[in-house]
Amino acid sequence: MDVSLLAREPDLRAKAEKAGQGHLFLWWPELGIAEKERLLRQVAHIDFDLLQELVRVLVLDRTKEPLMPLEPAPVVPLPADEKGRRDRQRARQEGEALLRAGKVAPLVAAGGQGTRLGFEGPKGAFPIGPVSKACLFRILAERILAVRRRYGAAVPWYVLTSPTNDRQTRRFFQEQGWFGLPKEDVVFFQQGALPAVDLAGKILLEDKAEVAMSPDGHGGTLPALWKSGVLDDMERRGIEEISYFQVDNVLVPPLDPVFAGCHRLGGAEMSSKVVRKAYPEEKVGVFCLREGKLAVVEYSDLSPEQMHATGPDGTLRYWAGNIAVHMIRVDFVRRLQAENLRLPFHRAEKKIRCIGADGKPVVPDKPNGVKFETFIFDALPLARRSVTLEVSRKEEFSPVKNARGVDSPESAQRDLMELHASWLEDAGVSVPRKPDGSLAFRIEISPLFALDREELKARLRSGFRVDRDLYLSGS
Ligand code: UD2
Repeated sequence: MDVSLLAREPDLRAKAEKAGQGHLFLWWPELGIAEKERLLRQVAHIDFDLLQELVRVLVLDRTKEPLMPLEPAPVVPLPADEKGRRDRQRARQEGEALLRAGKVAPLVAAGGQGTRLGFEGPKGAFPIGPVSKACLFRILAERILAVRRRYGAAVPWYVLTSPTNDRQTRRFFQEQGWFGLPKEDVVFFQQGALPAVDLAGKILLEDKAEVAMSPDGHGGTLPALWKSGVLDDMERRGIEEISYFQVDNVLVPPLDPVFAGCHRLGGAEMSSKVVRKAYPEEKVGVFCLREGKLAVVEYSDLSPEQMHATGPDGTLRYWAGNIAVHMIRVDFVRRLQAENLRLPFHRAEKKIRCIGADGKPVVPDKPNGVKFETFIFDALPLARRSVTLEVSRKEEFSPVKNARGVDSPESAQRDLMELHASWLEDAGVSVPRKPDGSLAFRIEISPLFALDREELKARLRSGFRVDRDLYLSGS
């Protein structure tokens, strides 16, 4: 029994009441000692001042911010001529030198809850390999392992978790033998979490002794870096650049020399990759200039006119879709910490499982609450310089968001198989297709067999045929 914690009950209750959250103690008389301690521990961690402010601004006062006039962001386009190709080649050399020197480390944001996917467990544990059934984490780990071998760089992999999935994620990595990576080179760190509130701003309870907490958004990566000591770890290991990506993009190259090189040659503090939006309503943020500063405007914040606006050539005016891939300088993160620069919070209306006023479980079928999140891309306007690089969607972006349909496991598997089929075709292999053009067989190439199309070309023996489901594995 934690007597000192229990002794704080009147004080914590008073704090909650003062913030209009006294109902957290509604079930107090029914709780056992262990439950009382659990509740008090959580309440002790809540920053009621911050929460009250967020509720006031983002829940109660719903006057929409006026839409800012926007301009399209300057983007380095996909190479269309010899000069463009030469520039990327030069960037590749620069990036390769950085990788060889062990100055770029991958960081995956894997703290989200994956509610839309409906998968119990960390999203990275979702089996996605079209033939291998390898999970997202394994595919990423094998790509990292392949890059480490290619450049002889023992860079660590930083894995952002959240209080909701940290334990499960670590256990999963351990069960999987850290996917072949040295254990000391997989570094976990946790983002923060905030209570979720109902539409009137009252904190939701998951059960009578459990506050409904939710991760503070992928922007939570930045404070988590300095609070956890990971930033020190990076500096100690001589890491200068963070290659940031999210766990749900099955095509993402975790360490891309071309991107690292463009970012460095551009003298940037934080850079981003974009793809051309597939259609106006696509659910990706777009890169814009807002009051002259580079920013990502979320799809939900664009007016219908802005969403559909076209330029003189008839293509979308705001076309540069955010795929959540960034290069971030380690000293930029340090500067944000030192200058006390903080990211703004956004509201996200969500369906949140909780208990009702009667103590019975509520499984909502429409949004019943609000989560507060910061977004990593809100650091862009704070960066002194930035490079925004267009990349090919087919090669680099296919997210797993929903259980079915658009951006689902099915579409991600199809995109991964098509990419690998195109590598085979490039290497002169004929890939059988059905009359409708889709692949006749399932195709997958482990990053440990070939990391990219050039490597595949070099490794395949002549006369290679595809006449059944194919998994090219490596070790
Ligand atoms: C995000 C972007 C959107 C577009 C799209 C590309 C936001 C608000 N929008 O949409 O502009 O780029 O991605 O795929 O980001 N995560 C954490 N901690 C959190 C929340 C999320 O680690 O607290 C991770 C999560 O594990 C996932 C990723 O961030 O890998 C994306 O999160 P999301 O699914 O909430 O973002 P989404 O689809 O709204």
